[in-house]
Amino acid sequence: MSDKPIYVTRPALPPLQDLLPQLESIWQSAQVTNGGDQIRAFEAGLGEFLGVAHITPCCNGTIALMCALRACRLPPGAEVITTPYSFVATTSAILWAGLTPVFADTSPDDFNLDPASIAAAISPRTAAIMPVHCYGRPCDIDAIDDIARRHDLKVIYDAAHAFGADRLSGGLLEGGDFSVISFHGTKVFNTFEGGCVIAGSAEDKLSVDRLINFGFVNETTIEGVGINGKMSEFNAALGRAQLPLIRRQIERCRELHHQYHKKLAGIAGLTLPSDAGYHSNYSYYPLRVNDTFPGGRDGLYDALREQNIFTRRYFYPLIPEFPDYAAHRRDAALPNATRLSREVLCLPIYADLSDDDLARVCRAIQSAAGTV
Ligand code: T4K
Repeated sequence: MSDKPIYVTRPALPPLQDLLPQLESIWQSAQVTNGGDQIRAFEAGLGEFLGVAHITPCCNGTIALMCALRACRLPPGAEVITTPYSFVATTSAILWAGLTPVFADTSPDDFNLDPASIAAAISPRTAAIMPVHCYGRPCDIDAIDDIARRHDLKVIYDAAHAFGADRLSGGLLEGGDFSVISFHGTKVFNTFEGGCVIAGSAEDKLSVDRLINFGFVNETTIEGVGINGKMSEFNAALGRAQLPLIRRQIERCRELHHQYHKKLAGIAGLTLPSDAGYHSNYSYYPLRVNDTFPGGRDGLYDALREQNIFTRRYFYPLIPEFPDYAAHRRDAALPNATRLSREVLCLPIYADLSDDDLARVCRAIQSAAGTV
């Protein structure tokens, strides 16, 4: 195993010199957090880029989810219907907000929650729905928001993966009451650590602004039990330097997605992810590997590791399969999510992945399939 490692992702980084003027300005002002020039400029630039009016940058996506949930002012212990097929933070945020997760199933033909399964999970204790736009693919927002309206439920979209993605009709970040994006180093747009809450109204944004600053309204008044969810000036400066680069990076990932499609087409046992029907940000390439593929999904994962190619089984195990989350599983069967969790393998895709490295990944897959 002598080839250099290829990882599932690598963070895109701006040229260091692009960051230096902003760092100098932070050093001169000595305002490093708590609402300096960088965070104000980043918030404005981000809102403009994403086309949203009410946005709050935060220290990471998990705290952002918790604050969005707290801003909904739900009764303690109330039920929040969510997906088992996600990163564990989706559910841990619900629990940290003092609420009760209830798992519904994903759609048979998608990675996202099935609206029919959401409707079936509603009980008198249900107060909210927290779906995920998994891999940046939009949920069925119209159906989910309609269920929420009919049952008087809040909706918080976990849009951790969805920076730069959209529906063909637009409005991905306008669904529900809140949407939350992650800017973690593994995400399409990164500030090393970071995230944001997008609120549907100025009033809700104000609640989130206060919650991420311990609940302070002013020096002597606190509203609600807040937390420290602020983004620092450094992370905001980095975000400002990243914004002008993101379109080109998504375009490069689009090219890589189509190269995978060409090279992997027709291999038995593989289902390639489609970018049809929405505007993808191409930040994940979730290949489905069924049992007819030699060794199945896990066999392919191991075969690639032997070649120094580090794919990821996002999302395996399912969240309710983790022992600390199993108590929330209830009786609901989750056949579609279980199948996804056993079949999906996310292949390396990021703006700096070279054509040669992508070809190496594809050769290793063809070799595991016995087609070369
Ligand atoms: N909701 C959803 C649906 C999410 O997917 C996430 C996070 C959240 C909420 C919470 O948002 P944050 O609080 O994180 O903002 C990663 C990330 O830690 C996590 O942010 C992400 N989802 C999740 C899907 O993936 P790992 O365990 O895969 O990370 P790690 O460190 O193994 O990184 C994967 C590969 O990326 C490495 O093999 C190499 C490369 N890498 C990673 C880092 C951190 C780098 O090259 N440089 C780096 O700095 O969890």
